[in-house]
Amino acid sequence: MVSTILQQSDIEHEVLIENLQAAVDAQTDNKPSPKAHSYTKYNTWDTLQSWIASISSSNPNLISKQVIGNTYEGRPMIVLKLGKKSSSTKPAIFMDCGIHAREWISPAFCQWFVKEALSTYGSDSQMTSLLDQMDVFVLPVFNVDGYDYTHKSNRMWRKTRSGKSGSSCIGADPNRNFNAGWCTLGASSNPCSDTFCGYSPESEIEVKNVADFIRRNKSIIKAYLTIHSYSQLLLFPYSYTYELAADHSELLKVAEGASAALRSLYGTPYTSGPGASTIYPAAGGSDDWAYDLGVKYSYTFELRDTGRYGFFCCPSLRSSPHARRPCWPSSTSPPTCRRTSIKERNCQDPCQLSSSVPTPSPPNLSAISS
Ligand code: 0X9
Ligand code: ZN
Repeated sequence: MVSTILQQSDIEHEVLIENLQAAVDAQTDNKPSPKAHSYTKYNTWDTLQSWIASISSSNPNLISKQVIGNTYEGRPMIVLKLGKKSSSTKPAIFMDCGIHAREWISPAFCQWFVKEALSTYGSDSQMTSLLDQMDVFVLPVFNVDGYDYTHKSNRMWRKTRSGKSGSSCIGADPNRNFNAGWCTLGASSNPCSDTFCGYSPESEIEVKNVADFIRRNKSIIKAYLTIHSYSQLLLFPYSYTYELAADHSELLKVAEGASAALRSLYGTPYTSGPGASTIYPAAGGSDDWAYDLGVKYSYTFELRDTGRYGFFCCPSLRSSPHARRPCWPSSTSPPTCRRTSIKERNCQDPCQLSSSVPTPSPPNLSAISS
């Protein structure tokens, strides 16, 4: 119908997803409650809460959980601590998923990471030494109220769900609400906007809970990782200014090593660089805030894909068939897009992009654990 109208009006177009509803339905467990947890489907918050409880009680030697506060609507924000128990204080990595409600692949990534960590500890030498030397704090869902809302009411919701008397618009963008150049650039002071920066820095209780936790553990947290989607980017400070971070060269080197490692598996290309020049300038983000607090290795991952399915990525969570071959015959080639705002995309022919796959060397933990 839409396609016919576009054709009749001579407007160039391309159908990327033939049946969006079918793609959406395939991503969740449609069976009646209780819904089973799955690493290859997008789980609801209720299912995730049971998963958090069972995974932490079944592996007491490697994992523990703590509530770092409640959300605006009263749901618990649960942080999992992964690592071999030790009598001395260990350096740590903090990683959060699901700051933005509709980026469902992000909480799925955190769950996958927890599973991988627990199941490969003791057999994989890199995971074993990581968890022997460091602790990893994982917040599987940051914006729990928003995530729940995307499952129950509006799949494209991005913000928190806080309200204020006098405004009919709900929520602020948690990644514009941190105290880092707050609301100066790439953020909106309009409460109805998807990039609303909030009424003041840390006005969102979820942001304050995370910021308080990181401040409390500042002396041990050496790296901050925040997982978003989509665009296949590995970003680092700054996004609130075009000025380069004091540690720019080192941040870039580590990011390029990580991108190469990532690419070596299925050929999935990730681009790395400072947020402002690589995606778009946007103030109030958690990565810039953590960096300015003193957490040097501060990174934002923008996971798959590059725009074909976008927030509805990925038809199969287990693998990425299109990521294995960087270049297709042009008729079936998925677009590779560079984003200039949270909504705009500039798509390129992926066959124009370089497809050389450098072999990475394993990460050197001593650089960040000291
Ligand atoms: O706009 C964002 O918050 C992130 N992109 S997303 O599409 N997931 O919304 C990019 C965040 C980059 N870092 C900062 N702006 N600080
Ligand atoms: Zn995001």
